[in-house]
Amino acid sequence: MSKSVNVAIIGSGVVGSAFINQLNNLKTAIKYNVIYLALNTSQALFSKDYKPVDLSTYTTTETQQPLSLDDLVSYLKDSGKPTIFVDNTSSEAIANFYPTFIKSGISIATPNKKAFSSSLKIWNDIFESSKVEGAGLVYHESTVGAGLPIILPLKDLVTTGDKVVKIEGIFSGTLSYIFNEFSTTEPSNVKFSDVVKVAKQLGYTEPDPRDDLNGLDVARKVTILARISGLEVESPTSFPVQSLIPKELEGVQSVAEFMEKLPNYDNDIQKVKDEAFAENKVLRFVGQVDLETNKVSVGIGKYGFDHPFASLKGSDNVVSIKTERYPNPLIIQGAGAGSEVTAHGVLADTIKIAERI
Ligand code: NHO
Repeated sequence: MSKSVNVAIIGSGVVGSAFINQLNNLKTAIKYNVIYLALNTSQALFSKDYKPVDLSTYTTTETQQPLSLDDLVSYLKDSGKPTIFVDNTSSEAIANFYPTFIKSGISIATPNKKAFSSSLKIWNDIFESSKVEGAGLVYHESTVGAGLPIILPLKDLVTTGDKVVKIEGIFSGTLSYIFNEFSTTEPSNVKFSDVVKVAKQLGYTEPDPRDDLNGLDVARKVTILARISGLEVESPTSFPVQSLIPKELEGVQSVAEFMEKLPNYDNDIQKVKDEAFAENKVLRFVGQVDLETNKVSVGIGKYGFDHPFASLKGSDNVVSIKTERYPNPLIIQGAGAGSEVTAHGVLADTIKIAERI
């Protein structure tokens, strides 16, 4: 008889629905029984006898109230099979529950950055819990660079005794697009606010572009990479993060008013771009982890026209990892945002877990 595992999926938004679709079309030797599917905070599909949810009809199936997190842990623990909990939400409350799932032998695959980039305590709780005998596994490749292989290769290097020297990268798909369009190796008069406007129209930004421009998403990703590399970063606000939101617009209430006033500040960033161009450099929004100085930072950097970061396209991410074994840095580059690539990272993690439990 072929191996089978149980799966609980939380969230069916942008990433969640792509994940469900990819899982439904998966062809592997292992059988994945989805015994619990919470579409959102008020609709869930599950049954007392653990009958698998039909993923081809889930959108039209009658739902019930989701279980509380405590009840969900008991429900999954009693299922009698190795179980993977797939968190496709950005819920902090669920993230805070990871240690309980893990200690109960339930493994986790997730793109949710909250658990790994909030306080150091929750990070330590998660990885301490996973050392207990019978504990679940934790995979979170899509928390940095969507489906790009960054977390696992970095963990492999560190686990096998390599020492990270420096990590530098462009970790926001949105800010990658904005700077690739704004600051080019060819002369251009494009205005920063116009690029932000187009990025918003194309759906590349969060509904409120300030959630991209404040740098916090990048700070969360850099926090994760720093911690894996051995730096005990307290939180994503415990190191310098440059916000691209003009000070005067921080208190502005509506998105519409923010977008309307942003052009008033174009000259400031244009000046920085022109200065860089005069030195044959472009501007990029980067995150850095420097293990020689133990410093972490997020903000605008200047890169020569011949630097790999200068030739980045669209909303691609790029990361350069310099270690003792790789003095010429390892460069990983490709699509770093979007539902399909993010979901494939979560599904690949789910498969890795299924093979190991
Ligand atoms: P959505 O579309 O808001 O979906 C979340 C779903 O979870 C909703 O349906 C909500 O009802 C449900 N939910 C929330 N709390 C729940 C609860 N307690 N019980 C049950 N359901 C609950 O969010 P996304 O976009 O699908 O994102 C899901 C997770 O993936 C988030 O943690 C997000 O940070 C992460 N993620 C998303 C993306 C993306 O492309 N959308 C990326 C990476 C990680 O590659 C992406 C990226 O980094 C984009 C980034 N903006 C960039 O680089 O520019």
